[in-house]
Amino acid sequence: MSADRSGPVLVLILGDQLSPALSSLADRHPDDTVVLMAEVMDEATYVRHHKAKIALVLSAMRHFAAELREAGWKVDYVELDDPANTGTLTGELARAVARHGARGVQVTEPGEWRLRQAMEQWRTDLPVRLRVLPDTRFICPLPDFYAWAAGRKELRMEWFYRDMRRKTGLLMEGDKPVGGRWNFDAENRAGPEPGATFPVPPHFAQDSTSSAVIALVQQRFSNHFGTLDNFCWPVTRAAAQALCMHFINKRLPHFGRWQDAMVTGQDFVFHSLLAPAINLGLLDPLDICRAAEAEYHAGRAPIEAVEGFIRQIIGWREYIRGMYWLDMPGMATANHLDAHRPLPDFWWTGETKMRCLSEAVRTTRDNAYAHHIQRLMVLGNFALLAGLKPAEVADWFLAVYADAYEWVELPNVAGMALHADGGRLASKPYAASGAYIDRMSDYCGSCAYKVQLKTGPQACPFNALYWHFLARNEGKLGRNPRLAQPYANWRRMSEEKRTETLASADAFLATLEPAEPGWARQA
Ligand code: FAD
Ligand code: DLZ
Ligand code: SF4
Repeated sequence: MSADRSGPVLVLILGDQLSPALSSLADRHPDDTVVLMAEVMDEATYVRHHKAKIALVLSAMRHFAAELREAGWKVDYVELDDPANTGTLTGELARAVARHGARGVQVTEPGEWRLRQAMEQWRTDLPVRLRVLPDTRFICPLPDFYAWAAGRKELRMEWFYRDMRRKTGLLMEGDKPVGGRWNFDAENRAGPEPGATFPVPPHFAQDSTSSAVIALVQQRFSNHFGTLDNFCWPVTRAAAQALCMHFINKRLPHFGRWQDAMVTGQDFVFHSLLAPAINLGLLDPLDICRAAEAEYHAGRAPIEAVEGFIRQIIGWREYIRGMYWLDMPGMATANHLDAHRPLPDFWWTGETKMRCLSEAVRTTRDNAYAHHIQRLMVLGNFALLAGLKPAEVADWFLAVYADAYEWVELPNVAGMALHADGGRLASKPYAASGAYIDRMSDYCGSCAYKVQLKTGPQACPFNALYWHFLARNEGKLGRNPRLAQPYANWRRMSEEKRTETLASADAFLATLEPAEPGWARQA
């Protein structure tokens, strides 16, 4: 390693830090700075990401490097196939420090705990000083979140969200919420309507950079889950902006009402599809919210749509991120309900007679996307009721979605979907029987199971599993006031009916084939 340390400052930019306003660049000048970006096998395989996610990240990284160069920055970009590539961020950083005789390194804090730990090690191992800067792309700085959480018994999103509305001024009239209410969630629960039509998302033509990356991913990650046939994600800031405008003009007015609806073959309904671009740093969350707010004030989108959308971003997204850093590393191993069943094989193959689940896995495989209710109330609900092991479920969610990074995936899986955190995030588990899925989707009509039947081989498995879940967790959940009604119903059932229900659920659970190990995370 070179001992000359009079070189530039090296700014390491990670694959989901593709924003020109990044804190690690803010106090730097191009004359005295080298930006390092590195494609490394470790990041593509620590969980075996969906092919489309790898293609998205690598193509967006290459486009961002070009954007930075155009703006005058010197970018040292290491491609995956570079013969000298060590395959790790640690290795590439060490090589680059030596290559440039760097006098210091700086980086914006990462989105995952494992990398934050690696950075602490870099402090010791690198021959130069490392500065880790806060990620200012979030609206709520972490110290503010910790201060909000300190001393509270219950960390409910709704209270955090109201503070964020006051702080940003979004949808506020003085200190009062526009429309007289903070939350229009009750108006956001319409089921699908026969004959409804949905806007087609814009198609982004692949340039030579994306084509090269897609060929690389086909070749190097052919054994990863998912297909690249429908690759549809924006990889540049301009394309992300175009997708955002499509959402604002075509989808936002209907977003609220049909936020929870699921429709066969309609993979996107009225959702924004913006999470991959926001999480990569191609879009600024506050800008999007202000654009949505303007639609309300212009009379082009109703309050329930605009409030619902803004709540997802300044409420849920910021709250989830705060909870991740507040509760890590314990969140990764939390298993409050002692769930130990291995992930079933059909989570990868989609081969199940349960229509709702085969649809959710299909869109996941085809698009690296499923919308929120498919994630929460189909996949998550099934995992909760069947008692799937939280760590395996979390690995799956982290691997398969184009928008998945641990800071946002894990709290949603362990906290919101699986109640593995013992209720830190949600006051009751999001558990539901087949009736909920039937109300919110058109799936049950074409399912091999009958949603009206409660027990037996033809019955919708969610029905008996729901009671099985409540019965086996009665010790932990039986005194939860929000579950008083379902537990009262369970206790009112005849002994015979209860036995039949539990036997039906057990018979179904016995049919689940565990997935081969190694699909999400190599042993
Ligand atoms: P829309 O429905 O259009 O919502 C608008 C935006 O709000 C999203 O783009 C996103 O930025 C934000 N948002 C909405 N809900 C949440 C939430 N619960 N947490 C954080 N942000 C939210 N989101 C991810 O970004 N990455 C993940 O890995 C991820 N994993 C999830 C796992 C489970 C089990 C569940 C229940 C939810 C998960 N979510 C995750 C949250 C949410 O499902 C996705 O953000 C959303 O489906 C992305 O699609 P969209 O951009 O069309 O979102
Ligand atoms: C997801 C991902 C992938 C697939 N590849 C890379 C990469 O080659 N280089 C890189 O810097 N980042 C990559 N990423 C994004 C990182 O995994 C992400 O920055 C961390 O998970 C922190 O959120
Ligand atoms: Fe899903 Fe049950 Fe409906 Fe089938 S009947 S689609 S398993 S909820």
